[in-house]
Amino acid sequence: MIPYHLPYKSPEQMERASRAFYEHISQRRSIREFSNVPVPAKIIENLILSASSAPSGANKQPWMFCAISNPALKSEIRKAAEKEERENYQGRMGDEWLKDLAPMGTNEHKEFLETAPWLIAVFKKSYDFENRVKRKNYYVQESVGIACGFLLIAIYDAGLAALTHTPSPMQFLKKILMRPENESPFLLIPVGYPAEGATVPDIRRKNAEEVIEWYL
Ligand code: IYR
Repeated sequence: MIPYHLPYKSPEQMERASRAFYEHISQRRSIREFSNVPVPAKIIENLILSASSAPSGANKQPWMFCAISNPALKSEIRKAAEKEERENYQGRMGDEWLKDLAPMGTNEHKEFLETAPWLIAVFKKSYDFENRVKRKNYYVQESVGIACGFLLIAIYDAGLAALTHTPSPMQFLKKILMRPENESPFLLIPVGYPAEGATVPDIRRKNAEEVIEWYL
């Protein structure tokens, strides 16, 4: 064990800080229209390191972030994702799902997979290898989910746009990126500047009464 110091904030400072953070984070939106303006790899590395600072079961850090800017790979990923999405939109999703999605204006066309300068493919590792010995990971779903939350916040705070994309099924990512057997695709996140004139659906976020039950 080593000492850890969290800089002290008074309740007044905390109220200001938590309010300011809420005002900042609540402006984040999922973006589906990207500019093709390049973003330096160093920035992507910083974003991924922020994600990788997330807590994880037994500190196993059971994740791998594939940072893709290679245009041929991006095209291949787009083609494979659109093939799955076509089947989703043409029947696999069902009427209720399609109706719920209608306000988002999504469809099987995934141009952003080629336009965005970066795709971050996140993989979860249900187990690891240490010197070719299989080692357990714990709470993998929770850990990788939290790391992706950190990643989305880091991307937004850097001034970039992202989309939490889940083409389904996603096994094609493992094949195209030649990932080892212990890794499974978790999320595909295009990252870049938003396109000029990008729009977002006019959605409402639940208020405090709807999402908090107090037990005082
Ligand atoms: N994966 C599909 C469908 C989709 C599903 C949900 I739930 C969304 O919130 C958005 C999209 C797609 O990317 O179009």
